[in-house]
Amino acid sequence: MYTQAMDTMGRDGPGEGAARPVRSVEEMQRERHLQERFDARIDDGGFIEAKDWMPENYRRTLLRQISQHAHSEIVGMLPEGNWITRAPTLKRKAILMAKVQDEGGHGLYLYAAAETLGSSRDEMLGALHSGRAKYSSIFNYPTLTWADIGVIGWLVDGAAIMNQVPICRCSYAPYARAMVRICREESFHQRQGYDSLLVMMKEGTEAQRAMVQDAVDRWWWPCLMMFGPTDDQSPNSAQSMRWGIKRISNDDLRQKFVDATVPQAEVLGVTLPDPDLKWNEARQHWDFGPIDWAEFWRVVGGDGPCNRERLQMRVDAWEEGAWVREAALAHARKHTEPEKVSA
Ligand code: BYC
Repeated sequence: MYTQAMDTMGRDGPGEGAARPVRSVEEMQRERHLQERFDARIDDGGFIEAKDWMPENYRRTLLRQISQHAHSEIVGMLPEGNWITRAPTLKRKAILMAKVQDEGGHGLYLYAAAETLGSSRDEMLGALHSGRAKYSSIFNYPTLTWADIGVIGWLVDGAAIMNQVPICRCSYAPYARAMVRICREESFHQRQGYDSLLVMMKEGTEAQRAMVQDAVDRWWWPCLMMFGPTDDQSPNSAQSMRWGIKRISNDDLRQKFVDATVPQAEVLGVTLPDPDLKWNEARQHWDFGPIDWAEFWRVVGGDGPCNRERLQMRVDAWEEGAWVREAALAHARKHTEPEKVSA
């Protein structure tokens, strides 16, 4: 009977008995073997499936990144959703509605991928709605004019694709699979934004061209911030690169984005708002000016232009949608419970 005390080891509160349970030699050997198999698969560029053994920190890092990514998708619906009723033509309205719906779908694939790591949808949404979870800084900026919608497609989705294509090769297979589908849809999002801006710039009025330039001026720098802090200030990068969760670093992706975007801006006829933007022959890359990291951390910390409004809209949508969830659950129950036959 004294062995019953062993059951509480590691589960007591701080203080007495709070140490981790002692593991047997066999358990330690088994864990070492699993760790070696995991490391070998990562080193080989292989994939980890949901049912495979994984180190606890790998699971937690993925859960953090995938849930933040899912939150970004559903919060990202809000600034664009703002313009559905004000789209200038039926064609643009239909495109925008499809795009916003796609983003809801991306959130769904990503929450489903995160659930394979042992968290529930309710837990993740609880973290978002209470302000504990992060989502992309970019969605805390306002959409002031119709040109912002085109610029979100061109620059925000353009930056998102640049970051997300390497995630299609992420070592965690459920995340990589979700990203393949998301990237296909994102490339349509980017194209429709560019097309909308091209029409305004080439066939529009002087006022429309000025509206596009103003939107580019406001979104350019926040888009460069989307890739996260510089590599030397990024606490998660080294381990995430080692695990094959991240394949390309924050700074390298940011540079790739700038290099790809400058020629597109020339075709559009807009000026990117950076006096330091210059082709560097020796580096074979575009040099760009310093990013305002104080602004980035302010926005990430909850004090951006629209953080409070975005979070409030999410919470309101959740509360006002309670009856839909209840009705869906009641419907599901009706179809799973055996029918009661009256005597
Ligand atoms: N905003 O060590 P680091 C979309 C945080 S969806 C807010 O470099 P990591 C779209 C970071 O979380 C776009 N927070 O982190 C949707 C970390 O904090 P914690 C979203 C940021 O994870 C709808 C801390 O700063 N894309 O485009 O190695 C419509 C230190 O950073 C940001 C994804 O989520 C930021 N911008 O790298 C249209 C892609 N940057 O968690 C478009 C998947 C950094 O330690 N995510 N932080 O407290 C990733 O690739 C990586 O998580 C990141 C950051 C590159 C974003």
